[in-house]
Amino acid sequence: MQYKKILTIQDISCVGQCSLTVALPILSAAGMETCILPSAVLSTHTAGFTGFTVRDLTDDIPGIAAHWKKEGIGFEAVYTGYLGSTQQIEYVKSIMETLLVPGGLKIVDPAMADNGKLYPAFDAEYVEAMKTLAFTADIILPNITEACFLTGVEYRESYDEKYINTLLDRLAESGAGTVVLTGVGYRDGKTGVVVAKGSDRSYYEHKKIAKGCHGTGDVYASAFVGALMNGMSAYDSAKLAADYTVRTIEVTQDDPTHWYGVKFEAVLPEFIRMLGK
Ligand code: PXL
Repeated sequence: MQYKKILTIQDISCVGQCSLTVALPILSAAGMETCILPSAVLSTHTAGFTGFTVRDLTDDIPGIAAHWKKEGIGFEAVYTGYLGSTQQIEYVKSIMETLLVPGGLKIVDPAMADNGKLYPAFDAEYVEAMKTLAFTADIILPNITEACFLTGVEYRESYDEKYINTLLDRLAESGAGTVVLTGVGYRDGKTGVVVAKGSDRSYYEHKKIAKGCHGTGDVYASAFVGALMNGMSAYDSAKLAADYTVRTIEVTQDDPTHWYGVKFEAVLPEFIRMLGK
C-alpha cells in the first residue's frame, strides 16, 4: 500500500494523554507518516488540572503552512482536534484548501465540549467558527454535546433514537458529510457510535464502562483516522476505534492515580493486530 502522509492539527498538552501526544503514536502505529501542526502548547490539558500554562501558536501557523507549500508538500488527509482560537480555524480551512492532495480528506473532530458543556477555553463565537470548519469537512466526529452545539438542538442526558435521528438530520441539513456520532447509548451498560451519511445510518453498540476517562475522544478519533487511512470503510473504522477505545479504558480503570487519561500505549499492539498488520 502507498505510504500515506497525513497532517494532524491539535494542541500539545505536555502531560495528560490527549491531543497530539495521543494522535501521533496512534497514527504512527497505524502506519501513517504523521506530520503535526501544534495549535498551542499547554503544560497539561484543561480538564481537571488547575494552573496550567498555555502558549498559543496561532501566529506561527501561516509561516509554517507557507513553507510547506513552497516545498511542494501535500497531505492525503488533514485531521484536526482541539484548536486554540477562531483565527486558527480560519488558518486550518486555508491549509485544507491548499495542502491536501487531490482527493485528500478533511477530517474534523470538533473537540470543544462534553457532558452538555463547552470546554473552559471556548465560547459561542468559537462554536460559530467551528460550524464553518465542520460543515466543509468530509468527515466529522462529534459527541452528542458537540453535535448539539453544532446544530442548536437542545442537549439531553436521556434520549431515544428519534432524538438522535433529529440531531443527524440537522447535521446533514447544515452540510455535514459523513458523521461519526460517538457516545450514543440506548440501554444500561451499553454505548455506541452511529455512522451517518445523509439518511443512510448504521449503529454499532458496544460495552459502556462505568468509568468515563479524559482523552478517550482523542484516542477514538485517532484510531478511526488510522483505520480509515488503511482503507477500511467508515463503519468498520468506527467499530475498530470503539473496540480499541474500550480496551484502553479497561486497562486504566483500576488505577485511581491515572485519572487524567487512558493507558492507550499498553494496548497499541492490540490496535495494530486489529488493523491486520
Ligand atoms: O481531549 C480534548 C482536549 C484536548 N486538548 C486540551 C484539552 C482537552 C479537553 O479538555 O483541555 C488542551
